[in-house]
This record gives sequence, C-alpha cells and structure tokens, in this order.
Amino acid sequence: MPPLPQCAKLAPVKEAYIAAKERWARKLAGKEKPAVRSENRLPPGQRQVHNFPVLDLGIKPELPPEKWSLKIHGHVENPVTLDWAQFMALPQFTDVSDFHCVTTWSQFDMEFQGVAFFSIADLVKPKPSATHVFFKSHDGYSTNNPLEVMLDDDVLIAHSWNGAPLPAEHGGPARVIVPKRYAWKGAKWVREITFLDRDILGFWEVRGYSNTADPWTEDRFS
Ligand SMILES: Nc1nc2c(c(=O)[nH]1)N[C@H]1C(S)=C(S)[C@@H](COP(=O)(O)O)O[C@H]1N2
Ligand SMILES: [Mo]
Repeated sequence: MPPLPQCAKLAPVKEAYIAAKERWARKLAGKEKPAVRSENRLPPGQRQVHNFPVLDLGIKPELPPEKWSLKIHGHVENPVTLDWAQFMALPQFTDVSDFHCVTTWSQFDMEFQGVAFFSIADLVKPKPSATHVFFKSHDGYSTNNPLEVMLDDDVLIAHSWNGAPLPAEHGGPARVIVPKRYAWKGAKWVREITFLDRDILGFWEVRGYSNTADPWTEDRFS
C-alpha cells in the first residue's frame, strides 16, 4: 500500500489553509477561473436593489487614517497592529462580488478593493489551533466566522468601493466583506481581529441571527 499523502496527517484546518493558499496562488497569478455562480444569482427571498442602503447601530465612528489601526492577534505566530500605511502596503486585491443583506436586499457586481483576508492570515500565520475568527468594530459591533470561511478567495478587508475610498457610512476607512454570507458577517469600521480556538458569537449572533448565515439556504435566524 502506498504511504498516505503528507496532508492526510494534518489537522483539518491546516489542510483547509494549504488548499486556500494554493487557490490564492492561482488567483493572484491570474490562472484561477472565476468561481461558477448559481444560474440564478438572487438567493431565495431576496430582491435586487441598485442603491447601497446603510445599516448600522446608529453610531458612525469618525476615523481619520492617522487615528486608524488594526490589531490582529490570538492564536497566531506573529500578532501585529497595523497602522494605515502598513495596511495599505500589503498586497492589494480587487474583487467583484454580490452583497446580500438579511433584510432581503441584494446588490450585484459590487467592486471592492482592499487586502485579501488570506494576505492577513499569511502575515500573522494562524497556529494549527486557530479555527474561528472574531471581529470587533469601533461602534461596538462584533461578528464571527469560521477560519475556513474567511480563507475563501473572495473575502477581503475593503478600503475602496467602485474605485473610490469606502464612504464612512459603509464602514470606511476599512470594513470586512464576506460575499457568500449575509452582510452582517462583515464588520464595518473593523478595529480588531482575533484568531480563536473556538467559536464566540458576535452582536447579531447572540440576538437570534443564524451563526452560519448562508443566503442560499435562507439561513437567517437561529
Ligand atoms: N461595525 C458594524 N458593522 C456592520 C454593521 C454594524 O451595525 N456595525 N451592520 C451589519 C449589517 S446588519 C449589514 S447588512 C451590513 C451593512 O453594510 P452597509 O451599511 O454598507 O450596507 O454591515 C454589517 N456590518
Ligand atoms: Mo443586515
């Protein structure tokens, strides 16, 4: 019997991380074909809009870039706190994706530019124990996602939208975008990212919203 391939011995998250890294290498080299989208791009129960509504907790933090920082820590080898210049010096990534809000509006073909979450992970190097990621924002908001979800090749921390700096009401100077989840899974005005060895529920997740938040199965409430 041939020996098991090396990856079969690795923890599942480690395998997911390596698979994501390979996908990213292909994508950044321009070799990755765009992901096959569903025939019908509109998830069930959603309607398409052509504006970009604003949803927040009634607080709009004022964050000039010189006051901005992003702390990234937890179960990682290299915890960092990035200032704006350091964040902007990371590899830049542009991706067009659809945006689905749980309040039933979807907007197609949103062009976001920023830093791929994968580049962030590559910088801080998650330990094998890291399984989940928790986000904290300047308005007191928080949300959480499995690390595997965050390593998808359309997930980014966006600083620009349709070629212009992300407006403050949409989370500027920088927000998280997780296209395959309802939009509450993407923290606006993100200030802290913690890699965890377990799941911790965020602001809406403790208030009855689904923890998985998959628009295609209408996974809205828990
Ligand atoms: N910091 C922060 N992030 C947040 C929210 C929030 O209130 N505060 N609302 C979430 C929800 S419910 C949605 S639908 C989207 C809305 O983003 P938008 O206002 O840019 O449309 O942001 C998500 N991220
Ligand atoms: Mo939302």
